[in-house]
Order: sequence, then structure tokens, then C-alpha cells
Amino acid sequence: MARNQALFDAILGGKRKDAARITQECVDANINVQELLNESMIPAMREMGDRFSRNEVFVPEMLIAARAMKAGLEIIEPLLVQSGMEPRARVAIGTVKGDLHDIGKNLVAMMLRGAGYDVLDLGVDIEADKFAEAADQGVKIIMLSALLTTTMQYMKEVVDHLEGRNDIKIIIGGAPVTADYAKEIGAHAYGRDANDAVKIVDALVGVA
Ligand code: B1M
Repeated sequence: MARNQALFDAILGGKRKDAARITQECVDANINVQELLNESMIPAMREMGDRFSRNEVFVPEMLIAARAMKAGLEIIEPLLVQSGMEPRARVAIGTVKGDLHDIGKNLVAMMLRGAGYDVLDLGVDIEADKFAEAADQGVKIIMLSALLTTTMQYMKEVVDHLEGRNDIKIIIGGAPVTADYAKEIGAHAYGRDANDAVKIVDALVGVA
């Protein structure tokens, strides 16, 4: 599927109502929402990041683009999460302390729900003891997201905090994170994107 330029432009331009309207039109036309996400919506956020790096836009523009992205995501969410199966396992996800980026984390949560997982979304700016509390509530997989090179360092603190909990698996992800970094800090796995994260969770709970 080619890029939907109008949707790309609406998200990049922070036009929330247009983004919602165009997304709804695509859903009504039975356009594959996964492709819409990968070809038009996520690339718009990537372009926003590139422009920010070149000092062509600033934080307010990133913020309004994020709002437009979220308006589109709200429309496709029911299609991504409709699964109707018994929960396969309970997983917790959160963006680590100091980090407010939540679009990628929300996407991972949506895809996991769509794959039949019971997802406890802890939110953003989450400290290690909150993840530990989730582990005490029957969660078997803890998922950490970070978008900043500064905040990804905190993932190690969470891993260290959960040391000795052999019943818990920790998956990390987010743009600056790598598989090597996961190994280095002792996390069990690294998820490249939301689809990859689902595959990894499937493998860890023995569904794959
Ligand atoms: Co910020 N920001 N931001 N930002 N922001 C980035 C991340 C940045 C790369 C932009 C840039 O410079 N090019 C840069 C980080 C540089 C770095 O550390 N290397 C940056 C910066 C610097 C900042 C501030 C410091 C700016 C400032 O204040 N001077 C500030 C920090 C605030 C904070 O968190 N404390 C800041 C603020 C913001 C906004 C609040 C304005 C807004 C966020 C709004 C929100 O999330 N509600 C924002 C935005 C929108 C971005 C960009 C443009 C877009 C992020 C996004 O939503 N991408 C971003 C540039 C970029 O990403 N290229 C940027 C779309 C999303 C679908 O992708 O989140 O990567 P992503 O998720 C992917 C994968 O990474 C993966 O799956 C998803 C796709 O399927 N994934 C996982 C994510 N988590 C996972 C977990 C998993 C598995 C996979 O398992 C556990």
C-alpha cells in the first residue's frame, strides 16, 4: 500500500481533526489499518523527529503532531484489539522514569491486547518499584519502553530492582534501544517494534 499523503500531512501538521477524519474514512473504506499505521502514520512521526533534529520544528510542533497521531490511533485501536479470546497471560508495560513518550508504548499495548494478552498499562515516567508492584500482582512479563538515550539507562535500574525474581521476564524496546543493550543490562529480550514485541511475548509464554 502506498502512503496516504493526506493522513501523513495531517499528522505531521498537527491537524488533529483532519487526522481523525481521514483515518475514519480509511477504516470505512476497509483499508488495512496495519498498513496505514506502518506506511503513513508512523512515518509522519519519524519525519517530525527528523525535522526536530534539524531544528526546523520545536517541542510544541512535536506535541501537536503527537495529538494528531493519537486521534488517528484512537480510531484504529478497536480494529487492532478485537480478538475475543481468553487472555493468554498478564503483561505490564510502561515508559520508564523521566520519559514521557507514550505513542510507541501504547501501540505495543494495543497489539498485545489484539493478540489476546491482558495488558496492565502503567503509563509514563514509571519508577522501578511500580514495575515490581506489577510483578506482585500476577504479571509474568514486564515491558519497558524508552525513547531517550538518557532515560534508557534507567532500564538497568528496573532490571536490577527485579533481580532474583526468576518468575519474571523483562522485555525492553524503544527507538534508541538495541538487542545488545538488552543483553548488556540483563533484560530477557528486545522488541524492535510492536509486532516484534508480540512475537517475543508469544515465544516467552510458549504460544509461538
Ligand atoms: Co521527543 N524526542 N522529546 N517528544 N520525540 C524524540 C524521541 C527524538 C528522537 C527527536 C529527535 O531529536 N529527533 C529525541 C530523542 C533524542 C535522543 O534521546 N536520542 C526527543 C527529544 C530530545 C525530546 C525532548 C528532550 C525535547 C525537549 O524537551 N527538548 C523531550 C523529552 C520529554 C520527556 O520525555 N521527558 C521530548 C518531548 C516530546 C513530546 C512530549 C513533545 C512528544 C511526545 C508525545 C507523546 O509521546 N505523548 C515527542 C515526540 C512526538 C517525539 C518524536 C517526534 C516521535 C515519537 C513517536 O511517537 N514516534 C520522536 C522522534 C522519533 O521517534 N523519530 C522524539 C512514533 C512511535 C510509533 O514510535 O515511540 O519509536 P516509537 O515506538 C516504536 C518502537 O520504538 C517500538 O515500537 C513502536 C513501533 O511499533 N517500541 C517498542 C517502543 N516501545 C517499545 C517497547 C517494546 C517493544 C517495542 O517492548 C517493551
